[in-house]
Amino acid sequence: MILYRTAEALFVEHDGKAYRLGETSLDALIAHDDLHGYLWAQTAKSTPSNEPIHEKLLAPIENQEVWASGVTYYSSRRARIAESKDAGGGDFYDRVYTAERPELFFKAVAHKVAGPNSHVKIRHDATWSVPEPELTLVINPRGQIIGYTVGNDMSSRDIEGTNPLYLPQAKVYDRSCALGPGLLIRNSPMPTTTQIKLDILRANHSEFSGSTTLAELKRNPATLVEYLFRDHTFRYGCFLLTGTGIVPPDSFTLQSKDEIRITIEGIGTLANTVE
Ligand code: DO4
Ligand code: MG
Repeated sequence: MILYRTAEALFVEHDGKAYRLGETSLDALIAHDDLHGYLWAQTAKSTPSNEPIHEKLLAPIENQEVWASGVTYYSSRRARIAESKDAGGGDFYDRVYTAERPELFFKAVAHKVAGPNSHVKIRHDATWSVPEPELTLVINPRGQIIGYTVGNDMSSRDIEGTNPLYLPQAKVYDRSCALGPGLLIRNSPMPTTTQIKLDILRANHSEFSGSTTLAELKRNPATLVEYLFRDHTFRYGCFLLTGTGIVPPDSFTLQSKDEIRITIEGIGTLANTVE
């Protein structure tokens, strides 16, 4: 079951049919104590809507904070060490990859998040910008993973590589995070065979294409959440990006008008254009 948000209403899609949800909010749904059961009951008692919801989707977020994990795939560890070699920062990335405590960082407040089919941004003072396609956890206020979405952790690799202390500037700026297209609501973990795919199109031609699977994710999502919720409350729940396992070659940097398409099996495709 996938939850979608438009300007008019929330919808749940099941078996290819979309059902409009009555007066409710995403905040209330994420806090629900049995969201899957609730949505199931709603689809059973309502008639499907014929509104073209996929043409007008908004980011599936209301008051949640967005957090991210880093260096959770071997390919990310390798890329971080390479990009920071002149700054002597490589050792940090190597150590965090094997440490018990994961790297977690704040990514975005809700109103700065880009939704499906909208624009993401690259920093004007960056020379090396990439998208990071990441499985994103939907977590309720009690710290339970209730679903999944597609996340893009847009990053400025030159700024991050100059000094690890510049990480917030490399990662946190207007529209540096995209989420969507909807929230897959499921209580069980995503299969490790789940594929994550990144396609970058420039003037309608493929500029980069890469994929990975969740089998390459080194950290257990539940452990990432456990660390995030240590001495930390989230009244509305939160989102947690789980790190990238796809790194374009070092010669690649995003350009204005590039189209970024991130597909996660079972969830959908998040498409954004670079502003
Ligand atoms: O340590 C820097 C951030 C890494 C990151 O965002 C990732 O691995 O996805
Ligand atoms: Mg990332």
